[in-house]
Amino acid sequence: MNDCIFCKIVAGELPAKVIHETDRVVAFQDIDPQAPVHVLVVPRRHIPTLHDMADEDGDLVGEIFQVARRVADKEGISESGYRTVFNCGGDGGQDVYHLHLHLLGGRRMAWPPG
Ligand code: DGP
Repeated sequence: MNDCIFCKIVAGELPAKVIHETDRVVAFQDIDPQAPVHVLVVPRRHIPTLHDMADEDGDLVGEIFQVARRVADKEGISESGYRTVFNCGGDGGQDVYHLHLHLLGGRRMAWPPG
């Protein structure tokens, strides 16, 4: 997608602090962190939302979570705990329409979310 910020980050056309990457997934720091650790885990392939994933993409979702676990280890929040969030669509609070998992940690999270 030509106008997608996260496609540009994946392609190296926009700067981002990359924490971890695999053949299919990239994890980088959020530009506007909402916690001491705030990393976005995205597929390299452009998929707009969670709801646009195909049935065959189940293993890709699994890989996104596996990368989130690795990042949690690297960032030192595995023991203290963390939150993972996929915002989906307008009411879900999604602003960037390239699928991404938020990994948040380093502070106590509130519930319910705002
Ligand atoms: P969401 O609201 O779920 O679509 O979250 C989008 C996140 O993307 C938000 O936390 C801020 C982050 N973000 C937006 N633009 C950029 C960017 O250019 N670089 C990085 N690293 N993060 C971005």
